[in-house]
Amino acid sequence: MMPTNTLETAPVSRNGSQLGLSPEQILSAVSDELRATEFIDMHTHLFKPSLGSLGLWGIDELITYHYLEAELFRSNPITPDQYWSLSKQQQADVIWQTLFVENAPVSEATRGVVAVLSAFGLPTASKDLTEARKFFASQKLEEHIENVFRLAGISEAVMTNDPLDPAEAPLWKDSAPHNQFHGVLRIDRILNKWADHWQAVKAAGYEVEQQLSAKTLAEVRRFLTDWCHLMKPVYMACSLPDTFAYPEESVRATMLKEAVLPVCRQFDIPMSLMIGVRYQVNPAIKLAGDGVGKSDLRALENLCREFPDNRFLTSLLSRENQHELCVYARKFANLMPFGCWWFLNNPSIVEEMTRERIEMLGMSFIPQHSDARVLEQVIYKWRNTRRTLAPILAKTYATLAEDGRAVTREDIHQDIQRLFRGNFESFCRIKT
Ligand code: HDL
Ligand code: ZN
Repeated sequence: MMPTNTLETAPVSRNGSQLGLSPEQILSAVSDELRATEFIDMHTHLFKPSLGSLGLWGIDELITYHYLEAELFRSNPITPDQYWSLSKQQQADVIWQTLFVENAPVSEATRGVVAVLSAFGLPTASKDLTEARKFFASQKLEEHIENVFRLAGISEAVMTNDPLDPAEAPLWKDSAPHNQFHGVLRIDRILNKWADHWQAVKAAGYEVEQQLSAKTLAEVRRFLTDWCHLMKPVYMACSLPDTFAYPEESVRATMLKEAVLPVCRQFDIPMSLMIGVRYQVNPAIKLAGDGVGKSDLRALENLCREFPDNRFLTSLLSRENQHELCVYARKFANLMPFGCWWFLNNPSIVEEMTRERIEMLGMSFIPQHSDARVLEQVIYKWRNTRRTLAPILAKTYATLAEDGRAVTREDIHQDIQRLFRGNFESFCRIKT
């Protein structure tokens, strides 16, 4: 006979005590723990200060974020060519006027700018950007970064660093480390566009040819090894098309197998596969022009099975691939699902993805990354994550308690630490 109220006869919790939180106490405990925990933002396009002007920040960069540029063209007759001919400030002015003055900023990306302005106590419904520009212009970058990370509730951000970007590569030789920024070796140009970039690797002093001979593969390994010594990346990463396949007769598959994954093993770091992009479906709108496609995850299955000594951080761009990713993560412990990437980073989808991940993986995944391109975006992206996840986590624990296991504050604390710090640190073998 089942006891009537399972909480009164609640069995012991993790540490053997009889304690158990009520549903109301669970929600406030979850909210408190989310607020009190500093997260690791494990995928961004931010840069440490010593990488100079590569780092974007301030109101004009926030408003000309490519998500907002895409939305501008839907609400203003301006053509892309006319828009690209404007200065950065003129671009920001037309976006502000269109998406924030003439229309209520209700989309995820426009509301994010409102949240950032509000976090700094700036007016959020001004007719123009004069006051906001004055505020951001008065900020000193290092201090501003501290302030922004505090407001966002993150302790550190993981960068995206391209060793073949002519604007970034030369800066690494003398760039000072910064304890709140971790490097990532981003190798899209090697894996996806070798034909266009092998000469740059050659010019950097590596005896490579376009043809992937044994010598060329050895030199690519040396190139990656040298960059790992210089950058000390926490993982290697690549964005991949929806058509990504493995195995296949291709430069990318050979490069992965013979160069990239062996160096990941040598440095004991994961490979991050971000799969599902349909690049430049509308080239006229530049960075905003990429789309999404459902991928065949047998490529991921084959990689996880063929390379058990490699670890794969994986984020998929198509909502239709998310359930399969959870199933594969149950099959392969060297597969770590992360984030609600790009077009998925909207509460309606984040909720669905996070619930199915908890149901199928417990707390053994990484719920979110910001993907921030502009420094202050971390404020709204992480505010949204805490707001969206609090009720999901609370419901998870309330259901557990209902089914007969008392839930304690310590349970909640440990799980949130694991979700937003521990899973990433252990998967990347980061010593804390
Ligand atoms: O390739 C990536 O890392 C993506 O996140 C792209 O940068 C994309 O343009 C983006 O900004 N997503 O949020
Ligand atoms: Zn990204």
